Amino acid sequence: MIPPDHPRHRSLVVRERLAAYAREGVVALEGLIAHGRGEAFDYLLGERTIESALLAERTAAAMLRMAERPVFSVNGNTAALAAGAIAALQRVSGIPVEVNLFHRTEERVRRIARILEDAGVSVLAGEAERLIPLSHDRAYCLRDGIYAADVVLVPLEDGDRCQALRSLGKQVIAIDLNPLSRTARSATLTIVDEVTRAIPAVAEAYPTLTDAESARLISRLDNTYLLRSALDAIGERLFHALD
Ligand code: PTJ
Repeated sequence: MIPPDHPRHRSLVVRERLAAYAREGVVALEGLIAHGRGEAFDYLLGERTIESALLAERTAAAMLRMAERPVFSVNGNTAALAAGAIAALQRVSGIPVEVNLFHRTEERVRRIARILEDAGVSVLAGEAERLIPLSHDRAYCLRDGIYAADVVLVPLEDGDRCQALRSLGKQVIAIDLNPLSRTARSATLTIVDEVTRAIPAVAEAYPTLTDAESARLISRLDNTYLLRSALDAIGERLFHALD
C-alpha cells in the first residue's frame, strides 16, 4: 500500500498499475522501461503541461476535427494509463481506435482491446495485415483503419513507424515526452506532454473549436517551434534547479 501522503504518491501508483498490467501481459516489459524514460523527461519538464504543449493539444484537436479519416493508434502503455481518457476523446470526436503493437501477439491485442472496451471505447475489429513498410510487427494494421487514415494519433510511438506512416503520406500526431526522439522530430505535430494529461486536453479543446479556428491553428503549425519550446522549458528548469 502506497501511503497517500508520500510526496511521489501519484508516480508510485502509476508504476504499480503498470507493473500489475505487465504481470498480466498487457504492458510489454519493455513498456516499463519506456515509461521510465518518459518519467525522467516529465520530471525535467516539471510534471506539468507547458504552454507550447497546450498549443500542440489544441492544434491536434484541430487536425482531428478537419481530418477525413482520423485514427487513434493505441499500444499497451497507453491503454494501461489512459483507457478512460481515450473513451472520453472518442465520445467528443467519434475517432476510431485501433490497437497497434510493437511487441505484438494476438493475445495482447485481445487483452488491450478488452481493457479499452471495458472503459467504454469502441475498438476497430478485423484482420490486421502487413501493410506498413516495416520489418517488425508494427507493420500490421487494419486496411480500413490506420492504413486508410489521413491523420493518425499515436502516443508513445517508436520512430520507425512514425517515419513509415509519414512515407505513406499520413499526418502523424505524436504524444511523446522526449522532445529529442526520432518520433518527436519526424511527426507532423508532437505533443510533448504526459499521455494522461495530453489526451484529456485534446478532448477538452475539440468541442470548443470552429472550422475557422481549426484552419488557423493548422496553418500556423510549426513542430520545430514546439520541440524547441519544450527543450527551452527543460533548460530553464535545469538552469534554476538549485536557486
Ligand atoms: O505496447 P507495445 O508492444 O506497442 O510497446 C510499447 C512501447 C512503449 C514499449 C514501444 O512503443 C516502445 O519501445 O517505445 P519507445 O521507442 O521506448 O518510445 C516511447 C516514448 O514514449 C519515449 O520517447 C518516452 O519518453 C515516451 N513516453 C513514455 N511514457 C510516456 C511517454 N510519453 C508520454 N507519456 C508517457 N506516459
